Formats: sequence, C-alpha cells, structure tokens
Amino acid sequence: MSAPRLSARPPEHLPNALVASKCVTKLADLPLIASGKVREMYELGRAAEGTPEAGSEALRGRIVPAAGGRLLMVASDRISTYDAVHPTPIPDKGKVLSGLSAFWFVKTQHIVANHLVSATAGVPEEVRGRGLVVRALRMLPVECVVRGYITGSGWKDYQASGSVSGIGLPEGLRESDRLPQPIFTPSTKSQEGHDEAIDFERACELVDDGALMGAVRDRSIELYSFAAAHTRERGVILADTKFEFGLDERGELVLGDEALTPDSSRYWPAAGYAPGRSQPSFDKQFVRDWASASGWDKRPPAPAIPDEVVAGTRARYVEAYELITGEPFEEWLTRTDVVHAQGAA
Ligand code: Q0Z
Repeated sequence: MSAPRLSARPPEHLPNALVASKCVTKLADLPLIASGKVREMYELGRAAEGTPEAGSEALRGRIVPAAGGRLLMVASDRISTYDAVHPTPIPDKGKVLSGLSAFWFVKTQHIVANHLVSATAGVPEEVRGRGLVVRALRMLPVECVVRGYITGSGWKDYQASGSVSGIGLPEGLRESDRLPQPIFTPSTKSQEGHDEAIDFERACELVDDGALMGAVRDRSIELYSFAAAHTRERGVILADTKFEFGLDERGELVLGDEALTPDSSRYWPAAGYAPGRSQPSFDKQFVRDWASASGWDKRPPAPAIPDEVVAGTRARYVEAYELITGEPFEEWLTRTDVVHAQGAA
C-alpha cells in the first residue's frame, strides 16, 4: 500500500468546472493547491532555487512545499453562516480580511516570525488587496486555538465537564465570562472537516515534538494576549482566535494562514458586552439575525442575502478594519492598488 501522494497540483478529482468557477480568469494560470469555504491558495513557484524537500507525511499532508516556495493566499468575498456559504458575496470582505491579516503579521513580528512576504509585489492585479504572497511552510497538523472568554464549544465543554481541553476552570463561570487567563485549546480537523478538540498531550503526539508544541502554545497565548489588549483599547473584545503554524525550510517556527481575522476569531463589540448569554458577532450578526428570522433551516444551500443586509454587513467589516487598525479602510485599498502610469516616461 503506497502512502497518499502529496502533490502541489490541483487534486484530479476536482472537476474542471469547479476549478474554473473558483479561479478568477488570470489566476487560472496558477495551480490551485487548496481551497476552503471562502478562500483559495495558489502556488506561485520558487523564489530561489533550493533543494526540494520531500516533506514529512507525519505532518500535515496538505501542501508539501519546495524549499523557498511561494504561495498566493486569496480571500474571497464569500461569507458563511451556520457552516454554509451564502450565494451572495459581501463586497470588499476579502480585502478587509487580507488587510487585517497583514496588519497583524506586521504588528506581531516581535512575537513570532510569520509567512507574509508581500501584499503588492507578486500579487496578480485582479486579486490586489485580497491576495497575499506567503512563504510555503510545512504546516503543523494542529489548529492552535486560544480562548480568553468562555463561549462556543468551550462553553459546552465547560458545562459538561468543568474543563476545556483538559484544563480545569473555576466553578461558577457564566457563558461569555472572561477567563482568569487565556487558555490554549488545540484542535484537529476530523474527516468531516469539523474541528475536533484535543488536549495538549495529544497535540504533542500529533506534532511528534513536545518542545516544539510547548513553543507553539506559548507563542499562541502571547499573540492572543497582545492582540486582545490592542483591540480592547479600541472597543473590540477578542474572545478567541485560531492560529496555524508551520516550519520553514530552516526548521524555524513560523505563523501561517490568516491571522486574527473575523473569520478565524470571535470579535465582539465591547459596548453591550454582558456575560450570562451569547454575544453578538461583530461582523456576521446581521446575516445571522436575518437568516434566523427568514425561516431557513440552516442546512445547505444557504439562501441569498438581501441588499440591505449585505450593505450593513459590509459596513461592519469595514468598521472592524478601521477600529482594529486605526486607519481608514481606504488606506489599505490605496496601499495595495496598482498605480496605472498614464503616459508616464
Ligand atoms: C494553509 C488554507 C487557504 C485553503 C495550507 N504558508 C503555508 N504553507 C503551506 N500551507 C499553507 C500555508 Cl498558509 C496552508 N492552509 C489553509 C488556506 C485556502 C486552505 F487560503 N492550508
């Protein structure tokens, strides 16, 4: 029995029609190597010739990059609620998310290295603002969740057992309460594509390196604490977030994927925060409220979103960008815009 082939080519089982529908015309040139519900990852090639690495199959098995390889990570305007993607895009959502990731990568460099290479050079014009050039990494097979507040699956686990991810918590916590200190609650993708909570010991086994996993946990908590303190001063609570790390060709730990975006984090407006109930999502609450009231049974296919809900949701994403970064969203668009020379010499 041969091991699954780890390839940087689009999977053969993906119908061409699907690939074509997911690729913006120009990007059809680039090999699509991973796609999620709302974003795509393309291979850009090698920055410099290096020894191609076979990659360790004990590790992720998603993408095994050549040493020095570059990827293009593209955030779409698609939005999902209740695990289903709506057919209606939220204009500029992808740009807001890529702008926020880039902001946090720059802002947290002192905590841990990250995979961001460029938001401009090497980004095809049609995905400017939404696309980030990143270093290809060997991703660790663990999702690094940090929680500063008790909500979602953490709240469910706490109610059932008094602990989350093997970490005992004080008695008497209410839903959405702030935790005495942030906790690291790793997870792993199960077959169904849903996250499966694991404890730290299991994460060490999966990564096959306890010291590395200890560093991953410590960096994750530091990243969360730094970001949560920053957003709290700007009226936004960072309840929890998920990081993904990888190793570069030198074996150094590098923060990858998206970072501290509303899609990988729970952001709550600080105004109106009250423990004892679930909190409204900063970005998606309009869509959730409308979807719940619409009578949709929350099973795919998700319904089209009305114009006023799209507009309100877009405004929330832009507001999140501006509150968190402290700059007008227009600045990000300008920084990533291609300046077309008009008869320039
Ligand atoms: C990220 C994902 C996305 C679908 C693999 N720097 C990296 N090197 C190697 N692999 C990855 C990264 Cl970020 C990697 N994902 C998650 C992102 C679309 C899946 F944009 N998977």
